[in-house]
Amino acid sequence: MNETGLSEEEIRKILNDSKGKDLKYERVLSSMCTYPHKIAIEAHMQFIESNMGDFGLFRGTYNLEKEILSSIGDLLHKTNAVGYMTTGGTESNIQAIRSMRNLFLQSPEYQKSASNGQKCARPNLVVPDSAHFSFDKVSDILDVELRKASLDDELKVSVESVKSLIDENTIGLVAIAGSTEFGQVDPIKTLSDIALEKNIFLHVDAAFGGFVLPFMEKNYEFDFKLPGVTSIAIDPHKMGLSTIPAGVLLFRDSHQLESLKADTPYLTVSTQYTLTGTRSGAAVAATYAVMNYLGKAGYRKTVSRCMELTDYLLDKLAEMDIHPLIKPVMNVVALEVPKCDIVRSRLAKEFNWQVSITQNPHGLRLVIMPHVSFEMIDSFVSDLKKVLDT
Ligand code: 0PR
Repeated sequence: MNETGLSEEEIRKILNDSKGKDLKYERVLSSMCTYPHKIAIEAHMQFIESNMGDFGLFRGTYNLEKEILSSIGDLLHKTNAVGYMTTGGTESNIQAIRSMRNLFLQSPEYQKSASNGQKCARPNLVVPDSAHFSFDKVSDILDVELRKASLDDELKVSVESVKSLIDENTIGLVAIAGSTEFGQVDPIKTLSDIALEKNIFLHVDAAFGGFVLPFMEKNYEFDFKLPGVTSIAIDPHKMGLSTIPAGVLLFRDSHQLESLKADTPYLTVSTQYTLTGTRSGAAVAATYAVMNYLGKAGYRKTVSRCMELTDYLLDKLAEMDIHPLIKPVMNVVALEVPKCDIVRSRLAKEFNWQVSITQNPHGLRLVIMPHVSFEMIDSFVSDLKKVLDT
């Protein structure tokens, strides 16, 4: 920073140059984000200064947040679910598990052994091996042991493996509705039954799939309709077409949210349940705007187009004898491609395409977001062919 500032023109030039170096989504097949809807951008800009960390000052935005929570609760079959708008899936996952851990540590059994001076074992959490890396952060921050359950042939978590990892220090289970790498949905109904039987929590990470599954023709059971599901993470800034960093965390019961309470004596409101203090009101307004503008029919149309594009891509690839590792459930495709690391870097270097890689099993991963078009797929497939042929 200089003593005297630059001119507006100079700043704009620098920003335009920097923006020019950012990739356009038109070459991106690796991201779970996309261009936000125009109405979301407009609302975001209108509420740019709104801080939900001190929502007593921003009552209007706060009311919009309440309406979003009740609409998403309704979408996930529990209108009176409680929660708040987070800064994305990572915060939602941290807070969901923090609530489990806090309630576990307060439980009479744990307190009894602690007051007897016994050394209490470390609480543990059973997650699918396909869980997002935010759960590794959860484990580190909350000092909870992460037990990773193996996947079955369809890359869903194996129920037998989950069962074998549960013991008396298990605070809960995690299920994924739309895994980051494969877009797969775990057998959540069975996991819900297990959670009820064992009297433990079940968090569903629907950060990606939450704005996909409810709008598909096939009915997937993944939400609060299943009585064992105790919390859900769902991100409007991914398939919800809202702006970054719009995330939502919902709990089945208010005592779960209460376990996250912190006193905030000098703010306009006396308590806070969030992980972050300052929190974007702009993303709240954007989410309200896009959800109410599109309605369920609008999201159904978006999802149906993404699935049409996904099928189109798979047909074209089949002609080249390239096949997916699993039949895609949603708009995430993991392909069996030999030497996929090299293919990925050549696609980037020679054709400027961004794709990603799945770890286990190893594959070339594509996410067919709303910014993808039929022309984009044609052009990608033709470039992939060139890479594979030479
Ligand atoms: N849960 C699931 C199932 C996710 O897929 C993700 C992110 C998260 C939680 C964490 O969400 P936040 O990143 O909002 O905290 N999945 C993508 C990933 O890590 C996010 C992403 C988005 C990556 C855009 C790249 C990108 O360009 O792969």
